[in-house]
Amino acid sequence: MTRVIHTGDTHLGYRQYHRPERKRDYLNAFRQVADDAVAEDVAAVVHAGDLFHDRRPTLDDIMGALSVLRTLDDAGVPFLAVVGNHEAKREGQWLDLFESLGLATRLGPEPVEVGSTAFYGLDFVPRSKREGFELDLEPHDADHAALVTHGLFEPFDFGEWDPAEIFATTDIEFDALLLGDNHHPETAQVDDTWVTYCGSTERTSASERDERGYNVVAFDGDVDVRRRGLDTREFVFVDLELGEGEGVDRVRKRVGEYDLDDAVVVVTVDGEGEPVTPAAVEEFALDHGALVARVTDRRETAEEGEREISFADPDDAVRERVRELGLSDAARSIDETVRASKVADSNVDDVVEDRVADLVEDGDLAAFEAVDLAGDSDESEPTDAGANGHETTESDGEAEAAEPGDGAVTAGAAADGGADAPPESEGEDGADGESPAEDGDGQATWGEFQ
Ligand SMILES: [Mn+2]
Repeated sequence: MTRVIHTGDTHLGYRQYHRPERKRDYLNAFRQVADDAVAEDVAAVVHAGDLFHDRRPTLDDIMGALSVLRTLDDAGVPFLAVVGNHEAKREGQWLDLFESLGLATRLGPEPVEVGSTAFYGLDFVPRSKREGFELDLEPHDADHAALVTHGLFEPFDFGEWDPAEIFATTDIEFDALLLGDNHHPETAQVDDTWVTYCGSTERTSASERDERGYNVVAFDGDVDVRRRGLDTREFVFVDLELGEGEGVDRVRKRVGEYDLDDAVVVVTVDGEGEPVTPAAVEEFALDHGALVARVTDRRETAEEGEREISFADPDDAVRERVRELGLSDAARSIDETVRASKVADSNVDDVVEDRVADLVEDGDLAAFEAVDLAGDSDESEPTDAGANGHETTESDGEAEAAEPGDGAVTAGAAADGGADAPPESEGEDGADGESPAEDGDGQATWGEFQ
């Protein structure tokens, strides 16, 4: 029997809401996981990617990670991990540094046997590399096998890759596929394999309402997946439906009914009544001890939509305009990378550079020629990596407060930076960028998603 902790989407270094306290929260959550691993004497901690929020963590973030990894190492608990999309660097990875220090094992095509189970790893695979993708794994002779990877997989929400396609490329039979990327924990069976997301360990977006935690996975004949909760920063969600004549007083009263001490307070106002100025409610919450308060008046956004609605989806409108610009293939690919792909903010420069270098190397100069718009009215969407035109673009900021309850957000609804959060699932990872308006790095990237 092999019992491991399956965790991921730790997002160390994320300064959510621009608060240093929040940055510490992500490290605390990681530390709790490690402490639990030691206390429970599990055989390993298996990390499914996005240990760091950014490919360029600060020295503090790296030291924080090291101190937790040292706790595991001191207790003899191996840390096995893959690289997620948030932290992926072009060549050497942070994980390689930790491995060189003897504090981690980077999982890959060679089995790492822990107890009776062989673990394999697959780093996040960008969309452009999925066509014809094949696993090329070394055989194992353990009783069980598990594959650890990072990405949005079916049959879960926002799934864009069928695990069965990957399983079909290898003779190795997996008992479990241990996943990261979707911050919403969920488990299902695909063929005879248990497929499970462990969820994020701290909320990276107000859409992540459920308790945070990790999985404990036991391989013993069958596979047993159990959830463990974590003690994370309190989030107070107040969803209000105002009646006629009601306004800010009613909102303040409702918010005042909660214990707001050190909490992140997320208020969503809907219904009838008077307009509610977010600042008035936010100030009230902060006066009552909240760490952060965010208010979204959904009626405002709804009204605006009604007034300006000449297109159903703002993203469609943007795409339409971009088409009209007659950009070259290269330019469109860059536009996609900057605006709508899953490339994390801090990676955009490098990814664009790589993409242009590839095109130049290929000698495909036609890719740089502007498109002749005549007779080109039905141009399809770009098909490069990350170029899913329908992926939810989001504000990449933190202005969005809450998702609208049922998660039924249309793509693009969040693109204005104030409407609402993206659907859960890294959709979930909704608010995990920094607000372009506030952080001053001038990088208005929207697409970062997981
Ligand atoms: Mn993530």
